[in-house]
Amino acid sequence: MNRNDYKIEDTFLWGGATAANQVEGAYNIDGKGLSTFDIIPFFTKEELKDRTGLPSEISEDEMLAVLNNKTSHTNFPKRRGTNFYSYFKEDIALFAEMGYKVYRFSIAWTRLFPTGFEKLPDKKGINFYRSVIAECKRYGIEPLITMSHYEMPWVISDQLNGWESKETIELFLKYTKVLLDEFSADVKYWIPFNEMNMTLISPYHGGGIIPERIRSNNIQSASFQAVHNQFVAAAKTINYGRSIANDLQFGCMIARLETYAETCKPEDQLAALKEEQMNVFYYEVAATGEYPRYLDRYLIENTIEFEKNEAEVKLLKNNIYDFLAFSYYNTYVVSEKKNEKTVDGKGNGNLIDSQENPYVKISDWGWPIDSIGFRITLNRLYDKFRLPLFVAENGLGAHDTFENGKIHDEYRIDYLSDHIEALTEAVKDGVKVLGYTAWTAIDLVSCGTNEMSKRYGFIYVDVDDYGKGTYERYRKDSFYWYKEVIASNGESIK
Ligand code: BGP
Repeated sequence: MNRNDYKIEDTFLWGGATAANQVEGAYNIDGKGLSTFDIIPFFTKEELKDRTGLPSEISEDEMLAVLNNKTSHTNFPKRRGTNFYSYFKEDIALFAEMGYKVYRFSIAWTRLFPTGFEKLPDKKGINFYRSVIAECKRYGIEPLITMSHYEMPWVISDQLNGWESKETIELFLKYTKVLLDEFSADVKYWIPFNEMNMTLISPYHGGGIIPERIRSNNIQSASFQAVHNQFVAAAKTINYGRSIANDLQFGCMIARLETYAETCKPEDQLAALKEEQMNVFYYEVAATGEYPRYLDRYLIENTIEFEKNEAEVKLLKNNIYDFLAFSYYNTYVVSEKKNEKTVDGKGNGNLIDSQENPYVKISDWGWPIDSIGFRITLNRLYDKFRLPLFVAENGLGAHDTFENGKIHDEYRIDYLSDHIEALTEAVKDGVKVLGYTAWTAIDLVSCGTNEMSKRYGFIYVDVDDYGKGTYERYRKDSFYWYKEVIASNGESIK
């Protein structure tokens, strides 16, 4: 038996990630249209007390109040982000100073097609992203582009109920063909959709679906229809990309929800198995082109119906992805007694309810901290699908203290070093990993809670939840630490 000492290759893509709707700001500048995230206001802790779901989920009435200027809310953090739109050259220079090999960012659909229905793209939008890509290439940083990181034109939501409608497929393809025509000479790595499973967890976030307006028999049918339409749109995009270039790599991305059973009780183990299946069926489609058989029972038992025709089934079969991307923050605990004593979940801005795990610490926002879970997930996903993996997000949201230009974020260094150590162990276990883009490259607005104060970046941005501050950038201690990690290709992490 020949021994292999697997290790992180010199080609490993170390970097960081951001999302347009959370970092760019300039929400209505240079012709950009309103995105589904521009209408979500900031809710104070007080206001959140009597709300359920993610703090960034709002009702149709609340949307209409915002759109008709009849809302009492005046604070929309995602309209400001951390103003990457103006600072992008300075920010990318800082990423280069850290030694980034790759920078994962998303393109705002509404900068190219403000409503989604325009015939031709907006030149200013194309030029902005051409400049961002040129800045990356200047420093030898590989761009990894997310074509839709949740944000989509509000008008598509309003007129078609987002991804519930099949018409949205062609609108997306019109957009992605422009991206590929304009940028595929310089951009090799593409992720069509950020965290596809978000569409089932939060239909508005992931699919632009306004629950009060669904055309399907129930919200799950509408969400499954949206996921299927997204798979079709991604397949058409991949098909087009491969017809114009032969070196493009497409990744299917999910929010990885690594789930433990609360006890060795068989019923708890079965509950964990079912959660696992609902988290990875997206990868089944990405890696095999088919929906798995276990989904059929779930659809029947939940009276879920969605349309998929023969041509679409064939399209999925003929457009397998090149890699599997995922975000990893923490692990979850499930038991058969599903709804009792959940300690984490949408109230903390997390994605699914979880029982307590007494063996791990938790973050400032109540998210478990479990680096061994990261090694487990890397093994489990690679063993099952045998496609190269890409860690598209991993990081710690925390309160940072700014004191005369310094930010001593040793807690973030601890989190990241433990997780990069786990990554190294997984690679030694034989797992093929293409790269790691920490969440986030630079402080930006939290997706789930709309807070600036939930900071993830290696770079501190002087702005608060209300947009007050200089927007000046400052290197945190973790900036210098990560620079060493990259320079040593993951060797010096402690
Ligand atoms: C993922 C999103 C990212 C990022 C991350 C952290 O779902 O892809 O956009 O926001 O979650 O979550 P949060 O920002 O809610 O702390």
